[in-house]
Amino acid sequence: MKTRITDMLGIEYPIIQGGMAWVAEYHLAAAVSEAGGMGLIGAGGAPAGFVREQIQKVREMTDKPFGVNLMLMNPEADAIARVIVEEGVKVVTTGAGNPGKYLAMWKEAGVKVIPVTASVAMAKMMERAGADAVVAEGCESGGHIGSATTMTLVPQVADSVSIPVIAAGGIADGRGLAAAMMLGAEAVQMGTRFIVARESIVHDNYKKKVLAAKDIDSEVTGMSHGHPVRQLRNQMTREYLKREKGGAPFEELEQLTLGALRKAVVEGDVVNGTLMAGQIAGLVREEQTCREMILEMMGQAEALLGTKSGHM
Ligand code: TUI
Repeated sequence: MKTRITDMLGIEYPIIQGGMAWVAEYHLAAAVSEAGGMGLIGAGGAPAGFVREQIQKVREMTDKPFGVNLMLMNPEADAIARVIVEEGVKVVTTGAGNPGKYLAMWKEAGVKVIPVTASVAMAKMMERAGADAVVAEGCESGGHIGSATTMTLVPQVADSVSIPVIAAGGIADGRGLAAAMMLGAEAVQMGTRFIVARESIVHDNYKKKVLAAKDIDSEVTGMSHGHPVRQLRNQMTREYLKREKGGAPFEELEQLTLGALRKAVVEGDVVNGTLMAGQIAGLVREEQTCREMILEMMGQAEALLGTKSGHM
């Protein structure tokens, strides 16, 4: 299934791993890239030195292309943007903001720049600024989200830009991949299913929560202060939503979630931790290797799209 994205990134399959904070570290990124997809190191809120080490560790595990996701609210975003250039990373995706100020530096270094966007306006702005592709991420996604669904956002973005579009949000099998292609995407970005990959270092308690999740088991916190974050319902979301409904100030809510993602991913605290996951968690039923996940998805999608002969 060749597309402009597989050509641009030099990957075998049009499947890109989400840049999940804490989750997208070097074991997962290397495994996805080795399996023919595009693995990513998620900078999340990590310091620049840590990101540099992660990049070097992926390189020790694979010769295949990989990228870095820069979460733009990271206080060290400027330094990480430079690390990406210094380490010769070929692909960067960005999230939770406008990467405009880094574009010239990255383009000059030959880095392919793929901003994650949640609206047509943002996608168009990124194309004008020189982005090589955009991710159109629907609100089915886990983590920080916009308001449009994948079903509505992807075709509208695809009609609004000439650069290739990568669909994200609610995609976890070959049906989702095939559907995304029908909506005008040339690849998908997948996060939630990769949380439970054999190679993922996410704590077993967290993986079990994703595997057990049903279709309606996620909640969106932070809507009232403009930072909506999708995560699986637990003690933390109940407490957060109770306080949010009661009009608690932003600072208090921020304090409540400080370090909570790390608590869930690293310590396995599924009670007070933040279990970021998308609405498609209900479809994710088994721990598999990244290769098994990717090959299974490709088989399903190719059967649906009739692309076995390789023209697309
Ligand atoms: O960035 C994400 N998902 C994320 S980031 C993240 S980090 C974190 N958040 C809370 C607690 C702990 C850690 C978790 N999940 N997805 C990509 C994405 N980007 N979704 C929406 C956006 C977005 C939003 C606004 C992109 C651009 C934008 O524009 C702002 C502007 O400046 O115009």
